[in-house]
Amino acid sequence: MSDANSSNGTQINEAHSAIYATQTSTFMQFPAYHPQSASDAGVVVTGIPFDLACSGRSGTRLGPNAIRQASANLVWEGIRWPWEFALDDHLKVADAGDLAFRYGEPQTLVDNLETHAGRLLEAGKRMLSLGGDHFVSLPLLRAYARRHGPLALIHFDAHTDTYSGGTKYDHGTIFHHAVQEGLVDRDHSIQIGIRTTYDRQNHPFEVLDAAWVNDHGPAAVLERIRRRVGDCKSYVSFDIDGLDPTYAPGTGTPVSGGLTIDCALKVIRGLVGLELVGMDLVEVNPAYDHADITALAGATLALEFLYVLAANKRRTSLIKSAGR
Ligand SMILES: [Mn+2]
Repeated sequence: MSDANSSNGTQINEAHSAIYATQTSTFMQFPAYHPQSASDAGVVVTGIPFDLACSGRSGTRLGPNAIRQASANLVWEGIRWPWEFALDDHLKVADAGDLAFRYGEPQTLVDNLETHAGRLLEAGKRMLSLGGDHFVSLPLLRAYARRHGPLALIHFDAHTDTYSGGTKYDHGTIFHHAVQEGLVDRDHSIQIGIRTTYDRQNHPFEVLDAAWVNDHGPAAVLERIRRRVGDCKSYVSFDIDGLDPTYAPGTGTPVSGGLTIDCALKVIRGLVGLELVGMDLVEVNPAYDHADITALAGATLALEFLYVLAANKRRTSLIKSAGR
């Protein structure tokens, strides 16, 4: 028989295949993105398998594929609850796979990522980047700032990552450098979920610490984000350790007392209407994960962000058609 699927009598009926038996090579089974061919994708997913800048437990280089694999759980829902439309009715997404670099030479990651992101952004595309440790946000923000100017940062994390010491490739100093290099608009940036030490007398960003978030809830968080960001172009950087280790054990530097996944999803979902140019989701470390809890949280947050972009496009087209 010539048909490989049916040669052994086990032809797969797609309608009856188990969730985990589906193809998991790309995030959400989106089509693959090839830089050499034309693509109508408005958003490109990129995995950044880099963990040479982490101070704690390594392993986030395996994060992108863990997130992709966990996203297989989410594919079946054509119209994701609680949204009222299908994502691909409003947004085309493609997955560029994992960025290549010379693994012992971190500067090649910096160069390749700035080039890759720069090309996508120049082509008018948005990006969803899957880390990798948090260092990857710095080359990304350089590419974004070149295209958009300084961005309002909406940053979820247990740590401020604004430490001024550290090494050249360091996942705890990136937002110090981002301020120094003028990549972010400090007056319109906000950090959410912080619960480790920082210099409160001399800090560039507004902080909603984890205890405040847990006491006040997602609606109050969104009000503060909207007040801070206003109509600035904004960038979401989500370190999965912003979540409590209950919801995200698989990460390099977990800190007790964090956000619930429910709160984080409500806040991301509530960003509709903001001028969002991109997102990174970093620090998922499958080596310390259990039952894919962390990878699934990462995949779900990333997918919600795509729905927010789709909802923004949908709003724009509804407004246009209403005005006709
Ligand atoms: Mn962190």
